[in-house]
Amino acid sequence: MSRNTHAFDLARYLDARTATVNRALDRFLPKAAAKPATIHRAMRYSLFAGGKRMRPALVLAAAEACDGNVPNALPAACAVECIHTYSLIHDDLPSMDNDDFRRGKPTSHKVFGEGIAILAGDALLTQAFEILVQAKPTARYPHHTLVLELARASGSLQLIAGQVADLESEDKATSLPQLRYIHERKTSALLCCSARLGGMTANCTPTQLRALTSFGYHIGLAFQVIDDILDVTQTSEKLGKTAGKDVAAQKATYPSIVGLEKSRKIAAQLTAKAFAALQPFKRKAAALQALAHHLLHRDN
Ligand code: GRG
Repeated sequence: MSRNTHAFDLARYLDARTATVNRALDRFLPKAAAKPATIHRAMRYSLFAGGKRMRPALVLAAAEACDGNVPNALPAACAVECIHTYSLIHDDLPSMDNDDFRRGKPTSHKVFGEGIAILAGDALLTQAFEILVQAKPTARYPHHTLVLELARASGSLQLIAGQVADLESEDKATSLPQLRYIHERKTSALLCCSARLGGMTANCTPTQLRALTSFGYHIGLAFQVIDDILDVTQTSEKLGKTAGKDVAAQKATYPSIVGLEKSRKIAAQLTAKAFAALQPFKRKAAALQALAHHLLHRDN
């Protein structure tokens, strides 16, 4: 990987960006006491439970790679985090993955009950679009283009399609192409959308948008392969969610189909493709490169 990656202080960058995103989310969301307080407390509970904020960081870093700025990219960064958090709340429900633990805390339905958890997810999904339309449109990317981008990534052909295919694959033999189909939609779609939205808020050129698309797609897939690996190599404490769930549910994962070593190799190959896509940005890609490197080597 490039020498720039190691010179870039990603920990400092992520701390600063996370603090900025958290302040913006706090401003964008209704106050916890706003009536009915239960729903606003539930939305905030999951949103501020301590996620890694990788998708917002990707939005901001992509914008910066295209000479954009953080304030203009913040609504998109907060919108993708709202979509992501909604998907986690719903994924943890008893009717889906039935998980008690997320982001190191009891899941939404454990704290607020199933009805409120469903509604908190619904409200965050809707909130995402209300936040996104507060972005400043650019010459190439009017509001409807931004909305379409996020709606498509979250809709029944992408995020939801991944979840449906995942549910339907339980207890069935799954091939590698089928697993890739799930990962492309369940995970890569929103990471790819994050990179693209970042570029759009910076009025990126079509060449830059293509580069961000390839970058986001490949790190999105690498992210999920690593997630599969961590499920079998890390503890629940480290992950902040229940480890070993894929094995317990006999879910198809990269390690279960090709083994751990080959899975690590595939994640590295995908990350190398993501790196290659950044070529048009030259030195402006330092944050994106550091993020890709970090995602490949993360341990939670
Ligand atoms: C719409 C219900 C519904 C689901 C869509 C996104 C999704 C499919 C399900 C969520 C659970 C899951 C395993 C998703 C795959 C993507 C992934 C690894 C999410 C975890 O992302 P992190 O590690 O989480 O960035 P934090 O908590 O750090 O933000």
